[in-house]
Amino acid sequence: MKMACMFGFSKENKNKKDTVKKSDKPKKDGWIAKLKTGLNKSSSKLNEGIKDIFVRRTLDDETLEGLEDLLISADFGVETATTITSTLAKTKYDKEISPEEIKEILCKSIIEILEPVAKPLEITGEHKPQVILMCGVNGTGKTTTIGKLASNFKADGKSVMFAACDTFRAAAVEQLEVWSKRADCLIIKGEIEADPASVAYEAYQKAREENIDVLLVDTAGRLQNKKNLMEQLTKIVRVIKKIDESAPHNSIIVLDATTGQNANSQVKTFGEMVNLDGIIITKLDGTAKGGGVVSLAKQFTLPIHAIGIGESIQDLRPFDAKDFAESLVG
Ligand SMILES: Nc1nc2c(ncn2[C@@H]2O[C@H](COP(=O)(O)OP(=O)(O)OP(=O)(O)O)[C@@H](O)[C@H]2O)c(=O)[nH]1
Ligand SMILES: [Mg+2]
Repeated sequence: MKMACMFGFSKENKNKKDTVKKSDKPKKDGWIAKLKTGLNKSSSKLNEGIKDIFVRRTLDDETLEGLEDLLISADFGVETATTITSTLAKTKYDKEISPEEIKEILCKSIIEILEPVAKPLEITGEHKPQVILMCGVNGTGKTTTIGKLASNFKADGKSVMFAACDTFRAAAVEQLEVWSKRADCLIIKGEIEADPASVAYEAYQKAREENIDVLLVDTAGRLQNKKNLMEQLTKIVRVIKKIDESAPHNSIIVLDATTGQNANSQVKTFGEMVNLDGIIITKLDGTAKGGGVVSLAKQFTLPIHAIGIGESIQDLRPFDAKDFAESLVG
C-alpha cells in the first residue's frame, strides 16, 4: 500500500500497515477531497476553458492553439503545454473530439509526466543518521514539513533529531521546538544568531553519538536574490561534509503550490547553491496552482517526494501521479 512505504518505511511496518488497508480507505478519501478542493481553482479553469475551446468539437490549428494558451495560462509552462498539444495532434488532428476526450487525454499526458518523478523519500538505513537538509524561500512550509516528516518517521520506529539552523529568529527555533514535542523527537539548537553551520555540525555529531536514524536540518527561508544568505546555505552543506563527504544525503527544496511558475526559478537558483535531489510541495489544500507542479516535473525531473495538504501533523502525503492528475483535470 502506498501509505506504508511513502517515506521509506521498514518491511515490518509495511506489513503491519498493509493489514489496515481497508480501514485506511476513508482517510484516503478525506485527503483526496482536500487535494481536490485545493486544486479546484485550477481544475475549474481547465474545464471551462476546454468546454469553450472544443465547442466546435474538431481538433484543428485554432483549437490546438487555444488549448496551448489555456495550459500556459494555467501554469503548465510553455514546454509542457507544447508537449501535451503535440501529443494530442499526432493522434487526433482534424478529427472530431469532445471536451471529455480532451480531458481524458490531458489526464493521461499529465500522469506520464508526473509518474517518473513521484518517488517517496526513503530512509535507507545506509547512513546513520541520514541527513536531510530542507531549504527554500520564506514561508513555504519547511519547518512544518519537518514536523510532519518526523512524525511519519517516528511512527515507523525511527529515531529522529532536528537541527534548528534557522538562528535568525527566536520564534523560528521555538516553532521547531513545538514540532519536536508534537513528533516526540530530539532537537539541537544554538544561541540566537549563532552560525547556522555550527549548529548543523554540532547536531550531526550529536546524532552520530546517539545513533539517530534521521537528522532533519531546518534552515531559514531565504530569497534567491540574497547572495549572502544563499552562501550561508552552501556553508551549512560544506560543514556537514566535514563529518561525512556523502552528507547531506537528501537536499530537499520545499515549494509553495500557490506560487505557480516562480517555483521553477526557486528550484533553479537553489539548485545552483546546493545539490538538490528532491522536492516537497506544500499548500496543495489552499488555492494551489496545480499546473505549476506539472511544469516543475517536466523541467527538472527531480523526485517529488510528498505534498502538504494542510497545517496539521498528519497532512503530508506521498505524491501520487494519478491522484494528482485526476484531481487537477477534475
Ligand atoms: N494550508 C497549508 N498551510 C501550510 C502547509 N504547510 C505549511 N503551512 C503553513 O504555512 C505557514 C508557513 O509555514 P512554515 O513551516 O513556518 O514555513 P517555513 O518555510 O519554515 O517559513 P520560514 O522559516 O519563515 O522560511 C504556516 O502557517 C504553516 O502552518 C500546507 O501544506 N497547507
Ligand atoms: Mg521555518
